[in-house]
Formats: sequence, C-alpha cells, structure tokens
Amino acid sequence: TKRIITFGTFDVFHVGHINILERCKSLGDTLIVGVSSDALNMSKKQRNPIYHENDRIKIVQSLSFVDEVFIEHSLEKKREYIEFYRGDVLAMGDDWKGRFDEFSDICEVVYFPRTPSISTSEIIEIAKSI
Ligand code: C2G
Repeated sequence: TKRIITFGTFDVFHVGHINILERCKSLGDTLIVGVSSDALNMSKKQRNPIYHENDRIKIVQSLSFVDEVFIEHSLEKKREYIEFYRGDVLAMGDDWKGRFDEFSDICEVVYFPRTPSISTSEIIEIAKSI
C-alpha cells in the first residue's frame, strides 16, 4: 500500500485545506498528516495560531480521508518524519514548490496548486474588518 505524507498548520480550517488533503489521499492508500505545533507556528509566522494545536489535530483527525495524524515539532525534522512514518510520497501545496525537493532521494515529492482566493490570513483580515 502507498503511504502519502503531508504537513501543515491547518489553522482556521477551510475548504482549501480539505481540497489539498483530498488530493493527497487520491495519490495512494494511507494519508498521514503532520500538524505544526503552536510553538513551531510561532517560530515560522511570529504569531500564535487562532486554534490551539489540540483542536487543529482533532479537526484533521476527524476527516474520513485522513488516516494518521502526528504533531510536527520542527521543520528541520522533515526527513526523520518521512522515514519514521514510511512516506512513499511527500505532497504539499505549491507555495512550497521546490522547497522539499531534497527529499526526492527517499520519496516522491509532489506539489499541488493551491485553492485560489482562500487562506487563513485572509479569513483573519476579513474577520478583523467586520
Ligand atoms: N493550502 C492550499 N490552498 C489554500 C491554502 C492552503 O492548497 N488556499 C495548502 C498549503 O499549500 C499547505 C496546506 O494547505 O500544503 C496547509 O497550509 P498551511 O496550514 O498554511 O500550512 P503551512 O503553515 O504552510 O505549514 O512543514 C511545512 C509546514 O508545516 C506547512
């Protein structure tokens, strides 16, 4: 069976997240999702996520096409995570295009086009302006 691995924060969960996870699952049999910890998000984006990591994990875990979820503590550990979870394919949105090509020695690396006109930061901006 083919195992697909993907990563993300999945904060303020929206249809763009659904679309990429569905596309990831369509590549194989088992979909494994690494959800960024609150601390990792703080270091990446200089702000806390709106939803706490336990809630983001709970949302992603509850999707019928997601099989396994783990918490991603460090961007530097991607190779370890891929190996530990035995990912045959690493799939990400194309905002990360090229950034994970270094792992093509241990798995296939795929980038999907992002869903246009929806993002967590845009939802936050809209909510602020209401
Ligand atoms: N995404 C998408 N379309 C959107 C918004 C997001 O396809 N309109 C995809 C992103 O490309 C990514 C996934 O949804 O593959 C999760 O997006 P984020 O939660 O923004 O993830 P990010 O903070 O980029 O974390 O180790 C990598 C990081 O953990 C990725």
